Amino acid sequence: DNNIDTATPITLLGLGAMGTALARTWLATGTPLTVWNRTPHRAQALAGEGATVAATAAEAVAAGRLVVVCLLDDESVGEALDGIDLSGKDLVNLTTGTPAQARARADWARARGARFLDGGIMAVPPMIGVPDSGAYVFYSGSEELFTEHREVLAVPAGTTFVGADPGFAALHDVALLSAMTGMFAGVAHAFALIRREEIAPTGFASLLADWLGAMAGSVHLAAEQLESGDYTKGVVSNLAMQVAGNETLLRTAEEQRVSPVLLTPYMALMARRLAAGRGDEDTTGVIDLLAVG
Ligand code: FVH
Repeated sequence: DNNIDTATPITLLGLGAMGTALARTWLATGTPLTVWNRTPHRAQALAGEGATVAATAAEAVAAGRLVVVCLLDDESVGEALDGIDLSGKDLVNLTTGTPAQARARADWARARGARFLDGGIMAVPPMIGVPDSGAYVFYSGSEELFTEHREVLAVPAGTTFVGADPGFAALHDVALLSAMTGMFAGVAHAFALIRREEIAPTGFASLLADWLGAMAGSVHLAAEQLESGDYTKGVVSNLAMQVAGNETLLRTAEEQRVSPVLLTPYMALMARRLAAGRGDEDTTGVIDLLAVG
């Protein structure tokens, strides 16, 4: 991209799998890059690729205004930046954490005179810097910081700003990861069902992927139902029908000698909603039952 602002020097703290992948994309565009890692040997290869290696985190931070951190967790961010002068810095935190951790880290950074942007990376390291890989980063916090550095932040992956609340990037990140976790649970159950039969998992995987893709669009209907408050709106397969269908799923699990443990918590909530007289709704009503406190 000829429009990339390669003049903005970047300091990057953290050269784990993700940090190293990020670093290589900036080096490839000629962006001046200063790196630091707690365990120094991880910086050696990058030094050969054009990065300036700082001996300490403080030295790295002093090298430029835009400071990106990609460390293990929020605690390691606190440890790495402890006692370092952040006044006038633009701190971009690409470390995965909770919304509350991001909000507290934003307050912490502001109290030290830095602007703060939190990021939630929706990619694994091999997707970073690969056009059309689908990699992107949710950002939230200082919109001024985001706008000012948008081009250089877009080098490793796409960018999606989701609000001034510094917790929103983490919230979006974790919401998507949570949905993925539920999907992986369903996939594990499906493979367990076919595993003892003469059905090739590789062939079955294609059917599974196509089916999950076809069903994914249902999230839009659920969103419309949530926004309207009418969970019967546009319903295709109502809750009463789906709860009856659950019996077939559970009996099949029993026949195939597969534990239903990954399915039953969700089915129990569906049954509770049905028992409350909501059989004509979609499964969207289950969301109401998840609120605690
Ligand atoms: N890798 C992935 O698939 C996921 C994809 C989505 C985003 N995550 C998050 O990205 C953060 C970094 O992940 P990573 O893959 O780079 O993780 P590691 O390879 O384990 O590297 C961890 C780095 O953190 C450094 N570190 C750990 N503790 C401290 C500390 N107390 N002080 C300073 N640095 C610390 C560690 O240093 P070292 O062990 O080499 O000395 C690595 O640089 C993470 O939030 C993922 O959830 C990745």
